[in-house]
Amino acid sequence: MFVDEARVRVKAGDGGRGCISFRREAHVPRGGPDGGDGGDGGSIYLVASRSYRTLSDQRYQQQYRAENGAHGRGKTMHGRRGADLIISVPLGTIVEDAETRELLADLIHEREQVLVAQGGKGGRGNARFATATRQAPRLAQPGGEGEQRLLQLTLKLLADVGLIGLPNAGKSALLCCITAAQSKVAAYPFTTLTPHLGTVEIDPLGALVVADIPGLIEGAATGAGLGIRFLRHIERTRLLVHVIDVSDDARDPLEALSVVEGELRAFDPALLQRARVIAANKIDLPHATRLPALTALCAERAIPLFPISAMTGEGVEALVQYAAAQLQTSSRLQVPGAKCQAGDPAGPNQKPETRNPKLRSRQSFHE
Ligand SMILES: Nc1nc2c(ncn2[C@@H]2O[C@H](COP(=O)(O)OP(=O)(O)OP(=O)(O)O)[C@@H](O)[C@H]2O)c(=O)[nH]1
Ligand SMILES: [Mg+2]
Repeated sequence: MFVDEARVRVKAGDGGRGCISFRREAHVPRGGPDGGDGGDGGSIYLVASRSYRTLSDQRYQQQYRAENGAHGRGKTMHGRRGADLIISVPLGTIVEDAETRELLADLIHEREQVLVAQGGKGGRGNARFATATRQAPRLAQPGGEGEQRLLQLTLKLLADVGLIGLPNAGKSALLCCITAAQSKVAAYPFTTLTPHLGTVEIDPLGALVVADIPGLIEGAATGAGLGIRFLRHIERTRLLVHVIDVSDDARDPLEALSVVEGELRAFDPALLQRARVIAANKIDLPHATRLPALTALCAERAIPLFPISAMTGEGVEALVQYAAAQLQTSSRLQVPGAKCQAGDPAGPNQKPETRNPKLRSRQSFHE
């Protein structure tokens, strides 16, 4: 199941109590204070991982707790540290504090991590309070409380190119034509219910990630069809490919263009400023009356247009080359204001990987 939103409560471990104890041993009169310190509570980290595609684990497990620190003991024995808890989330997860709406992180790189709940400090034992004038202190500190938070997790897929258009325009057919993805293609509207990603290998540039999202219809902004919430998955793309069915039996392509533009505007007007190209699809079918009108309008508005057939592959290569050339000149977009470097992914703080694997979420995949 594809889940792109989740709300989880995290509670870091409490620190262990410091101990009050005195050394008692034969032939050692008044052995002095020997109460050890409590261990620190475990902290909770979110770590971005390529192995996860959705937030479905966080939909089912909504409470996370890290281990408490152990209490200090006599003979100045220090309590054990509580194990940290690592929660793996997919790349592209935005982490916010659900109560204050503070943006905590935008995790877009593999192994990037953020500390979301700091474990409590262990309390000091009475051995620490001995001074020259107070040689038998009967006091120790309690452990500090672990931080707790309600987190709002939102997944915004990381893709270079976003495919948009009315239902049945051929978006999934185009994705399947240019990538090895297996997005369902069928002759009825709303075949695609969740976003799908595919990768196009382009020599020598590397790979382009393409996102296919469910079709948009009039009034999607007010909830018609599948709504516009999936548009968040193309927010980070640098190029939008608007797929329009130009076959003679289809809806007027000029109308198709304006309906989708209207819904983009309703979601976020900035999307209309994004680099855009029209893929006039289904040219293998009769299209004599529809294509010329759309071509003229696009020329007038200076929007590049590529006549293609996702079915036969005609014209698709030119579209892909154009997309690759466009993307060479722009860099990937990140949520403004995100400070996701809470842990250096390649730095020395690699502890999370090894900590308490039992509590790590299970692996999950795209639908
Ligand atoms: N003849 C022809 N048929 C096409 C072409 N591209 C797509 N189709 C057909 O159009 C229908 C819809 O294609 P999809 O790729 O499922 O359309 P979609 O835009 O993903 O639709 P939703 O997922 O419902 O939004 C399918 O029956 C495809 O076989 C094309 O280039 N030529
Ligand atoms: Mg589809």
